[in-house]
Amino acid sequence: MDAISGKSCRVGILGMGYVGLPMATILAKKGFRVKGGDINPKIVETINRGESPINENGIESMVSQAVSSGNLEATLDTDSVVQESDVILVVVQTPIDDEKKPNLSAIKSAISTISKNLREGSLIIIESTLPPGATEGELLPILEESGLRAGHDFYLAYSPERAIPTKTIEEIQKNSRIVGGITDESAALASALYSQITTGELITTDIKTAEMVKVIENTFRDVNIALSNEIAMLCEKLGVDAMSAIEMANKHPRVNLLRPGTGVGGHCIPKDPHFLIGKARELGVELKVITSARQVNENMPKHLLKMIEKALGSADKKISDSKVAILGIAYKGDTDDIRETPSKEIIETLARMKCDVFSHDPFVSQDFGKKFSNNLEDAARDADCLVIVTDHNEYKSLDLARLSKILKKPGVIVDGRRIIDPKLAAESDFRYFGVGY
Ligand code: SAJ
Repeated sequence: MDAISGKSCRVGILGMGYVGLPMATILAKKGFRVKGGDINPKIVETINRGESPINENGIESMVSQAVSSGNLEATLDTDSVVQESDVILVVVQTPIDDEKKPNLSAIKSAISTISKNLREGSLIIIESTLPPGATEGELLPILEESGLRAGHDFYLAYSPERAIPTKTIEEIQKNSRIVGGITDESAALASALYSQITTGELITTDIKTAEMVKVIENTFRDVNIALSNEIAMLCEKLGVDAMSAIEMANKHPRVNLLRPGTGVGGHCIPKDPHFLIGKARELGVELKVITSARQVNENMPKHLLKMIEKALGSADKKISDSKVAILGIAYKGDTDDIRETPSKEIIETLARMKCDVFSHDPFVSQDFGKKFSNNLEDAARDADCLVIVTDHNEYKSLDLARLSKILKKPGVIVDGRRIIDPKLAAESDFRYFGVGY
């Protein structure tokens, strides 16, 4: 415990990605010597140059300071990270495969590296999102192949990350955390480390409960968004503005509905409910609400495609002989992350329908092999329809009068994120269609 409070302990982090790298820079800034291990040479080289391989508010200066202070070094030699560290954090991705089953290969590889080099007295903290029971059921046996016993010869804890991309640095330092320990001592030691970097409340529990809490949090968001999406689809038929109705319902002191949209992307929310669905199936429990919510959200890109067809139809046009400008490739506003982005299905389906699809995104520099530009007017010029897929801030203040001049007449806009005021659209002679409108 003294080594932690005295910051003399060496911290190793396996996985220098969207969470591992911010974590490493914060620990380094607080005075810990941190060695970050990754399997990607580009990531390691970039960090050791004092630069950030990821886009995150404040991360560039954090990496530069951490590396120049000598408190952060990155390496491909993950064995050395374990050999030289007293505390090892595991922050690698835990994706699902095409059958929606957990793919724990990356974390099992990281755990094997730890097991091969494990020293008595080490504290191992797993942060990656896992199906409930996976730490003790699948990872602990690998660690104990070292001949050392968890809770006796080394400490083992599980503490999931809750920070939201674009605010990761800020939130790691203020969010409360759940800290599960294989023993109370393991939980206490892990809490001692986190108390050095966050002002948030630290709640200790057992490992399986901590794993479950994380998946519950993200499943809550997915189900909430699915409810909003279902309400939006009904409102479109009902002639009620779903956004107004949701905003008014949220005035209720105990109602907090999220926003309807074009679908749920990212590397967490679409994935984590499947950890619960899969575990429940193993245990003979059917999760009807969670499964249906996933289906509703996975269907939203198809709903948006139907809206595009209807919007073009209002101008007697068809998708196959139109140019459609897609605004937004990233999975959510003001990020360059395209993992599980709803726009992929929308763009590829439009292309298959022989549509002249042209995408724009201010943050992303890649497309899906279709026409793309970081210049909005390139995408909008002579377009038959403007489709907002991602809620980038830039799109909330579009120059509608200008765009109305460069689009083909009649101007048609499909607002998949409900960030354009329908009245302002109408003032610029746009025919406005919106999710839930
Ligand atoms: N979305 C909606 N309507 C909403 C909110 C989001 O359609 O009202 C969509 C977004 O457009 C996006 C997807 O859902 O496509 C997910 O976005 P998100 O804001 O819910 O959260 P993520 O994917 O950025 O999730 C991250 C995760 N944290 C980390 O990766 C470390 C997740 O574990 C967190 O719970 C979440 O942030 C958070 O809100 O903190």
